[in-house]
Amino acid sequence: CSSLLNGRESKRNADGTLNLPNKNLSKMDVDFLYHLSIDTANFDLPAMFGDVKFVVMGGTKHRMREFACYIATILGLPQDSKPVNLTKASQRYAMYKVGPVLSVNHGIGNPSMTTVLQEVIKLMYYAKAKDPMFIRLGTSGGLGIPPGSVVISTFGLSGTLEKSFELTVLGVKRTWPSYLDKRLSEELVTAASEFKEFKTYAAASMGANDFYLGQGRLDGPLCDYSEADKMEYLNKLTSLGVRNIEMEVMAFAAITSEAGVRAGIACVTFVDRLKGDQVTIPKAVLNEWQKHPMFIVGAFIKKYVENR
Ligand code: R2B
Ligand code: URA
Repeated sequence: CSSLLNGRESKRNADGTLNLPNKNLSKMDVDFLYHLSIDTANFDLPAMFGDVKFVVMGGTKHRMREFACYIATILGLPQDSKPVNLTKASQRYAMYKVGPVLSVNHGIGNPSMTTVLQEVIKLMYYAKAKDPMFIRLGTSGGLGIPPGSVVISTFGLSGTLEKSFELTVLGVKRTWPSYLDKRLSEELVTAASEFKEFKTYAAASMGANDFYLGQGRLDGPLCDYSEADKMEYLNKLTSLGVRNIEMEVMAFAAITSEAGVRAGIACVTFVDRLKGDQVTIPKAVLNEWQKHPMFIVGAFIKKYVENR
């Protein structure tokens, strides 16, 4: 696996601000964070974002707006009836700030997620935010656990069962470890213990690059393997301790860790993949289940803020 530490003693400065490994950044007069529609010349980033402690990311704009409203309620912060999308001009993503929390959507899959993740990491760097934590609130398919349960990821396992994120850079395949912050995942598990209406598991997550073939589904437009092949693979994942399959864990774990930010992932499961492929639960129920990781992350943030 590669490391981008590049002789840096630490991935963070003594005051908790980020010490990013790309030396080119300090030579740039202006940095345009294109997909956020924010730049370092026209925005006072330390004033706008310097107090951010938690960057919470999830697939859809709707979910992240809902989380922004939810966190405002539980932190007792004034609620805008209409939270402001700070990256509306980008037309790509949505980003809301509520006190120390930035709630950002990332779309589906690694390329969409890494694009906004890397720009938000730079945003935290330019804002001089101190020790920001990154948490993904996701959805997933479960393996042998009741739908509606939450999986707090301990690490990511690729489709080829490697604990590393692979990316081709300048024509060369490179890999980075896909571990998440142990302390943060333990803290999320502790926060989950107050919610008895659903189960929470701390386990490995498989990060797929596709929803259908990449997750061993039989119901996509393409499929050239049998049900027995699918079950052999899913049972193998289960025997390795994997409890859910989603589409961003590999890159999320690798990039946050290389950038020196603590990161965790809490995903609800919408289907037990050992029993089927289709997500058949009514949308209203899925919308309720989608709140389970929000409850956990909200409780974690509330406790953290109250103890400061
Ligand atoms: C889970 O759900 C999405 C696909 O439906 C994807 O973003 C993921 O990781
Ligand atoms: N998201 C996924 O990536 N897979 C599922 O099975 C459900 C949600």
